[in-house]
Amino acid sequence: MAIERTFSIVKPDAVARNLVGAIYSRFETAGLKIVASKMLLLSSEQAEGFYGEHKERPFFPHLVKFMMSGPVMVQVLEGENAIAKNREIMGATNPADAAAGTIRHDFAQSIDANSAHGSDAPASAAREIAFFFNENEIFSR
Ligand code: IDP
Repeated sequence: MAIERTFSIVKPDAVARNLVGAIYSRFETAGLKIVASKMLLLSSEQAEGFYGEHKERPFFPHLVKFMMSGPVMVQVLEGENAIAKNREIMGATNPADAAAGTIRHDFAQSIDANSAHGSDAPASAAREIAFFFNENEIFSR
């Protein structure tokens, strides 16, 4: 299996509840290496641009507002099958549907305050990594 990179966000609800370490620990326990990481408060341009594919959805304004409601952690995760593995340990978008032991089941509060984002495919991973990181900010190990 090839080594992949994926992009991840610890969303504002989880940062606010002091869950950064708990969520990073899930990544590391699953064999994903944190190869880039930073905390930031998203601008409206960043939040709208990042979620541009959802622009026409009814929940878009609320999603953008929520993503700007407090600082987030953005990170690049690297490992075997990293994209699918991260989606698996995050669990379903709606925490009510997320399997026991997943990040969203264990930490999320609602479908918007769902604690984590993870890229869903190689093309979105590449786009999302480049949206937040320069190559010289990523430290493959
Ligand atoms: P994902 O985060 O599991 O990849 P997406 O479909 O890409 O899910 O949606 C992005 C984010 O938009 C979700 O994480 C969730 O917070 C929010 N979202 C998705 N669908 C709904 C909805 O039906 N109502 C409210 N918020 C939603």
